[in-house]
Amino acid sequence: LLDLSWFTESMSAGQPVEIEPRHCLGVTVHAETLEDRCQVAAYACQRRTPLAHKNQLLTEALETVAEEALFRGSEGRGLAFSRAASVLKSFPWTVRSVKDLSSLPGIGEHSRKIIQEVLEDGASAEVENVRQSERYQTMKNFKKIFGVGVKTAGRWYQEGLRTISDLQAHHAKLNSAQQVGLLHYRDLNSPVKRSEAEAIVQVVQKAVDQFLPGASVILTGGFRRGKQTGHDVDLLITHPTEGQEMGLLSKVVSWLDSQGFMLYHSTHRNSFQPLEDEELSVSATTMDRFDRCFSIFCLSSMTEEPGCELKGSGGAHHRKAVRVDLVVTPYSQFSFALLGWTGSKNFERDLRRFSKYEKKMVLNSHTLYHTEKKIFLSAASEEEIFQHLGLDFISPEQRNA
Ligand code: DCT
Ligand code: MG
Repeated sequence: LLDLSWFTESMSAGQPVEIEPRHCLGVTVHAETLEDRCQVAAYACQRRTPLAHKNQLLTEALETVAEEALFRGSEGRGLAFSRAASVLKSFPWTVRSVKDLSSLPGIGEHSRKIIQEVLEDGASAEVENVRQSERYQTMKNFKKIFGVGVKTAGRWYQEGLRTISDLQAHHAKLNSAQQVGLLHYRDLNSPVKRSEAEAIVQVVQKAVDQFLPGASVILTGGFRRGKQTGHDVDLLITHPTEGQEMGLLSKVVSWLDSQGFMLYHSTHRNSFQPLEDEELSVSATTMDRFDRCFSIFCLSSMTEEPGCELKGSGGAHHRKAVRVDLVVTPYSQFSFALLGWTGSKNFERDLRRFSKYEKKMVLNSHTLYHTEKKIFLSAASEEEIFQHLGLDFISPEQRNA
């Protein structure tokens, strides 16, 4: 019943807090009691996680060791650190002491140790070692190449390659996507601005309008969660008449290509079939089976803000390569696709875990399936999906877990 939003971060556990009449009839309570009432939920999809949070130094440290664990193929360890960071992002106060962690779920011994080091010494020796290590830095740089995953980056490292120049000298080791990635390495690693993402929405909408009037192009991913920059542009395309969207993607991509907007594209056909029950009960597959195009756009913009204007590659303006994912979804699956593509990755992972372990349901970007009742649950909005799962609705801006 208390509105805690006014709580300042200077409050520390155990201190009596004077609550002003406008908040709660002037009672004095202990912070510990309030923290108890403000227990942080176990799943990210039960928590509100804003973009700007109060524990940046700690989450950056944990995310560094999470990334390092993934580079070493230790997915479990990586997830554990990543979950601990995600919990801290939702915590409405700045953690000042490890005692503050007592009410937080999912923070293991190792994460706790790192947090303690950062709190006491301003930095964790373990994290700093990772940051300085040649292997970590090399893997991070290689992973930034479009089309390169942990396995490829690790193999190149084993082979003695260390720098982007090394790769340029061993061009034959790269597939066609990676070659384009290397060519546009600098652009693809400079943040995509919201104005650039919106310009791309407009040009894709123009392409879509020519082939299927009434179809919509929706900006999802980090931008929908309120981010001002991103590493790519995630777009969903749908049409209110189910079936009309079939075949649309190839026409749109061909047109964009012919106009000089595409530097690279790779399209995958929709092979979505409702799975057999047994499969559904064991795998909440995260693989989308929509018509999907991984692409690199050529954005030609007036360099001055505000706004930018797409000209195609023939324009005289400054050009920038931008990663764009185009996904076409049938209307009946749109809400699931929107929820799945909005992210964050931690939020999505926990939505799927929550569905499976707490609700005996399988959620993916196409459907929600009840494994005991053996029925698919339809939803015309994201709100309806949260309702099916018995979760409070969390707005996109609060899904930055
Ligand atoms: N996604 C997911 N699981 C993954 C990868 C992606 O659930 N393994 C979903 C969540 C976000 C969405 O797809 C788009 O992915 P990204 O573009 O990688 O994430 P983002 O949040 O948009 O990040 P950025 O702002 O850097 O593009
Ligand atoms: Mg994105």
